[in-house]
Amino acid sequence: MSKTAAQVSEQGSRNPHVQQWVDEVASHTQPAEIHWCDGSEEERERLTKLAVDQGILIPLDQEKRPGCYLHRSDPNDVARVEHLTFICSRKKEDAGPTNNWMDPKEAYAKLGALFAGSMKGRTMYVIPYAMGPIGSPYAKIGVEITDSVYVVLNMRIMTRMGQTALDMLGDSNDFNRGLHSTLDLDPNKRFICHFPEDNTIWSCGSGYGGNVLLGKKCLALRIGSYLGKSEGWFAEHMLILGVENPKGETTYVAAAFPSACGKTNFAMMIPPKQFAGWKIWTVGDDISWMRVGPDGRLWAINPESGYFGVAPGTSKKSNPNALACVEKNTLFTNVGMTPDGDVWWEGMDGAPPAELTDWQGRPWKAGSKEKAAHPNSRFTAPMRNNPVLSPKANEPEGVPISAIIFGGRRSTTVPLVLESFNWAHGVYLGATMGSETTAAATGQVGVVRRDPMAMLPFCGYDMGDYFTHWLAMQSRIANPPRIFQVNWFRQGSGGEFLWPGFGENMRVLEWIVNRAAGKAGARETPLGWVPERGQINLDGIDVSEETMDHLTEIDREAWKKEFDLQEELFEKLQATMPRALILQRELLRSRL
Ligand code: OXD
Ligand code: MN
Repeated sequence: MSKTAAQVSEQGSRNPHVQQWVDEVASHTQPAEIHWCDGSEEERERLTKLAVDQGILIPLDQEKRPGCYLHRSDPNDVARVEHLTFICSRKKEDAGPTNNWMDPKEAYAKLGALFAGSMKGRTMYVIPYAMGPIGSPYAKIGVEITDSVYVVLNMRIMTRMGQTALDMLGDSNDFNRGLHSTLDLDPNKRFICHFPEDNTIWSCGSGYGGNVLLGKKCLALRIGSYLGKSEGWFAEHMLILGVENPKGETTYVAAAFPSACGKTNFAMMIPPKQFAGWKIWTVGDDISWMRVGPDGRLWAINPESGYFGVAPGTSKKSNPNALACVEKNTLFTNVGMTPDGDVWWEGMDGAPPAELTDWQGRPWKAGSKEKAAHPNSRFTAPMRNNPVLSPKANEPEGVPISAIIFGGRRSTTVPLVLESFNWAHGVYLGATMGSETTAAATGQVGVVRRDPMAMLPFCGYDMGDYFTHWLAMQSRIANPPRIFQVNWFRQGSGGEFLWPGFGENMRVLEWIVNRAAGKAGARETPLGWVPERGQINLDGIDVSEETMDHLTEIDREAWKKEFDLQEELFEKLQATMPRALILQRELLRSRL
């Protein structure tokens, strides 16, 4: 039920700062009514019905997929818009050369004009939400004001939302102010602006998840990374998983990969049958907030409570646990729909159905050249659906991290796995992370793009300062995690993948957790430690020791070229690139 003005002020009066801001926004955007989200089940049912009545959600077959709905977005609004994403720090140099910058005064004026009267005739939803487990001292509170019921229903899955978040906030003024209006979805009026110094986000002209679910990329990463630097912690684009061994001991690992490198699959991996008694537990699949605990270790929480995953390619082979996640209470965006009201996407198991409705609502036939699901079509699924959800996923203190992994897609040069010599070397491995574009995406195979720590689109301040922060944190972490680099994608001379990937990555993970526990040996190379022959369990897979030699080989000529390729990044960030990383590069080059 939407609230009258009197009810609004009564409820909002719990926190005068939230109330005052909501009043200001309402008088500027002029909504027909204001709805304060309480996060209840009754509210979900009511808003879902409203969204169905308005054609925003299409019910799927409720027997096959209870609580599941399909949303079709505007075809011009299907992805994050990095060129329209701005860091609006007061000083341009604080945004750094890898971000778009807009003067905050200009941004407030420009977007302010677009927001004026933008909610006339619409409902304004006020969504209080927590990023992080309820009661966690490391959680952050945000309030998102939006005119999209789709945003409300997605935020319900992705965050701990409603009255619980307001209760956590109490009377404090320390919350992120996020304002979103879809306007008329005109791409010319689309802007995603972050004001780190004001803990504020303004987003308009889009309805796409990454642009409008403001807790995720905007708060948890861009604003989060800025807060992390100011307050002495890390906000990272990393999955978090627990590896349980047959003795019941669990080791936690955080891992950063650029998109299309199998992050969600890795976070929910099922170990191969040779690993009886081993288990992988998902803490998070996308974002990790890490702090130094009283024991001097790095402790991580997943600020989210759901998965906003890419649907195409999700199958029994790549990720059976993700399929289980989307069986119920899931929102699908821009996937195909079968005649009997189920979902379909490219790369799903089995042959495509003869006929479908495609992501734009048009009839589609098997064999069509067009894709039935948009390549960036998504599922929004509650993490509680995950059969391997870590029992620690809601732990307020988080989990202690024993290893950090940086990964990319590289057909040559980068070995299957490499352990850094020390913290600074590990930071260097993350900072120089590169990933290859695929032929399907760009027409050019093997073009290496630098994506430092998979944070290039998500760091809310200067990237050189970000590396400095990583280096500076070392002195605060008495028991630091070990840092590794992995590459599942190395190819042989015939272009074949040398490593089987998917669940078999468990074999590499076993070596990593054993190294972190000081239990496995390694061979020193000029660039780091790699497993010796026999140290990766190859039982039951068709990978010979010779292939393993190739997979762990450091090709000196290729590495000389790699150091040259890194030059571009170092030049771009030269104003703030820490000396220690320049030194690392020189040191490693001279070791070759
Ligand atoms: C991404 C995502 O774009 O997680 O990285 O959605
Ligand atoms: Mn991501």
